Amino acid sequence: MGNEPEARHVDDAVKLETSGAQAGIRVSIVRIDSPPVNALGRAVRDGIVAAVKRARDDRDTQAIVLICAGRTFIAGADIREFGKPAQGATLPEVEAALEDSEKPVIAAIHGTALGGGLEVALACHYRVAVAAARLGLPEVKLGILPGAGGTQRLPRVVGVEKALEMMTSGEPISATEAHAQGLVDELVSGELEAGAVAFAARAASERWPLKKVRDQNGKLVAAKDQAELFLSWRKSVGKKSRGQPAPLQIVECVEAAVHMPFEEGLRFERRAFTELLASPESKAQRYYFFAEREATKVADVPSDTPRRKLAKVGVIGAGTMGGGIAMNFLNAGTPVVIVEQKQDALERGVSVIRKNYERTASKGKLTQAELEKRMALLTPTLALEAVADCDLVIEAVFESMAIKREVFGTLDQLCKPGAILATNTSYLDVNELAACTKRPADVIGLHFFSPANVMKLLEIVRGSATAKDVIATAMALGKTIGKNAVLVGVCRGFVGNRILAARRDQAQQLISEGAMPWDVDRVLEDFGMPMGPFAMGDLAGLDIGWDAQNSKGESVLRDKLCELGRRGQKTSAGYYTYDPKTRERSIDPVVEQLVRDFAKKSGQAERAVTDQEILERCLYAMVNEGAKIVEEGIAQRASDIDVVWVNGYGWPVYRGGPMFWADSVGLPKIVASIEGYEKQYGAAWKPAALLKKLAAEGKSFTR
Ligand code: HSC
Ligand code: NAD
Repeated sequence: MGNEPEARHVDDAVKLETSGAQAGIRVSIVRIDSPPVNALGRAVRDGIVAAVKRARDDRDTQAIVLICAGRTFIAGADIREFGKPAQGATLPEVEAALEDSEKPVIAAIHGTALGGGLEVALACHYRVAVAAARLGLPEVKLGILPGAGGTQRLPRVVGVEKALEMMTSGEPISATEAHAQGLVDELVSGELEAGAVAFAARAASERWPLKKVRDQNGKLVAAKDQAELFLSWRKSVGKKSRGQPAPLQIVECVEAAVHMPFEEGLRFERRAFTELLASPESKAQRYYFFAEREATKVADVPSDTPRRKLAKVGVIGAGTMGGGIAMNFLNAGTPVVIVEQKQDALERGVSVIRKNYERTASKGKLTQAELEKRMALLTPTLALEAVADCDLVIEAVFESMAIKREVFGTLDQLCKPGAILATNTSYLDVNELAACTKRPADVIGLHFFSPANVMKLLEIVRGSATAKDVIATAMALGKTIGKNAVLVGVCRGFVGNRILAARRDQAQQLISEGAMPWDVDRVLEDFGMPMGPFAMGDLAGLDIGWDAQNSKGESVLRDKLCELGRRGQKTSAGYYTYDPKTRERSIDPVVEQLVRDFAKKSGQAERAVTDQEILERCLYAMVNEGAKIVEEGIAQRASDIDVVWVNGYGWPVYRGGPMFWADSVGLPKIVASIEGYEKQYGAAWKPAALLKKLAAEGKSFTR
């Protein structure tokens, strides 16, 4: 490179610089600098248009590089601007400025090129990227579709099938894969800017064609006569996306790309985008996007709170949870000591971990070398003393206060000063466990969900004495191991399981009044839950917490089912009967009779229960419990409850979460129903004070 870079500010968000001459070629750099993620807000859009115009007008400039400062390339449209009046240059105008340039424009990609970011890159003539970059069109996760040409340009570059896969899943691909697919023209191994400038200089000096994706139809031709291709995509996408319009609309748009001229396809896409943007599903999903990010913030623990080092982790108990918890850390490259009481339990636990990794490897998602590397980070032992030098110890032993108290007492003796002592308890009092130690400030709950290596939710339970740096460390840990962490307070069942219990009580009550378990499950599954409460009970095992010695089969339906050997899916029978091979469930007349017998015994007159009543009673009970949780300060904010339920229990994201959903129903309506139930059923339905207050003031939980 020759001369000193000369910066000309077009706008605060976008700068135009000159790289100096390379082999006699002068390259202008359009640098977007709009933290945190260079989203395409108005200033960025206007800035790009102005900078590109100046570079095009500049007689000396022969090529243009579009690059971003900070941690990432453009991460998409600015989601906060959606639904507000359009201002400044539109995204299509930005793209036209790039695509119509008579000087080659090269997008230089690092971090993530997502959504509108990738669409902008697709409007450039060439794309170069560092190998660690990722590229994708994740709009579907916001209930929309790529609305700035993505559905029309991507299939022209990567082909119809790959484009559909990327856009209907919303998952990004690696730069390496993008390179193999032709989406990236060159992988830059050294410094990105220098590589991009060199590429641009070559493009200009060798007079490469100004490639416009809009004109490349080769990959569409193959799909022209394949009506069945789109039929089968519609079928599979429709099945997976129950209740969500966006994935199907994406298929429509890609089909339009195949059959319509480019400009007409763009108009088709625009109509679909506009429609989806106004849909309740997209509103819920956009709300949820910010709710997840809000959940990472703790009011009295600022983001600059010092964190403790977590270089080595101990896990006590190698059962269902301990093994999964350990895998999270092994995946992140952190050494783990796992402790059991008996050799056979230890061996079983370790072999489950290995089998899980082997399954991933067999799908080609993990190399054998990586598998062995992760296993080598694991130290299985029967000696609890081995956790003495761990920075964090997570207890995942049986759910018994007596056993956990003993474990915490011993850990207090053994562990080095400053170590964080955590419990994975589902229900027990974290403060009581903290009180078994001389360091309650170092004690916290880390409530993982099963399977712990898969489920995204992590409830972080703050005890009354938990230190702020311990909370900050735990919240940051969530990010390191790829979890959505939500801070909760101490109460029975914390946020998720406490609300689950409120719903379970209603489900049980409903089947004592004339509804059948499959009615309740069907209504909740039609609403969008992956599984109703009875099917969920069968999956978990009806004998969890069942005491065979003190079984109350005479009065408790679940105990009766257990006594009959109907313990859920694992015995091929529970509330339902299961095909042992396919696990398909079917209604069993034996259970139907049992339900009727129990209902009779409960003394309630059998009556027809409508689907609407099932839905309201199950969901309003959840909302009421959620309101109490916010009122008591167990959750920091109502939207945190939504994050817990979407991530931990499969609440359909396109309905935002129970608290967002309540707002969309209308709080006065919910209060009126709850008051009606209170009259009928008594104190269990007492409306939460916060719910009544918000309804009376015309306010809502989440808006
Ligand atoms: C889109 O692009 C639609 C297009 O097709 C255009 C259609 C236009 C049609 C026009 C017609 C005329 N906007 O996640 P983090 C904030 S839709 C606003 O913690 P990370 C985020 O809230 C978009 N804000 O960081 C947070 O703020 P806080 C498609 C955004 O490093 C901060 O940035 N793109 C934002 O873990 C940090 O975020 C996507 O869906 C955005 N687009 O992950 C990508 N993106 O600090 C969404 C982030 O105040 N973004 N923020 O809490 C992501 O997936 C992640 O943020 C990254 C970074 C992977 C980029
Ligand atoms: P589990 O029975 O599968 O495993 C517990 C393991 O701890 C057993 O292998 C046992 O041998 C071992 N153990 C018991 N006492 C020990 C000791 N003193 N030292 C070392 N090892 C000891 O139970 P689980 O399902 O993994 O549950 C563990 C904890 O996680 C419980 O507190 C439970 O409430 C909680 N939890 C469970 C789930 C779930 O779905 N299973 C979900 C979230 C939280």
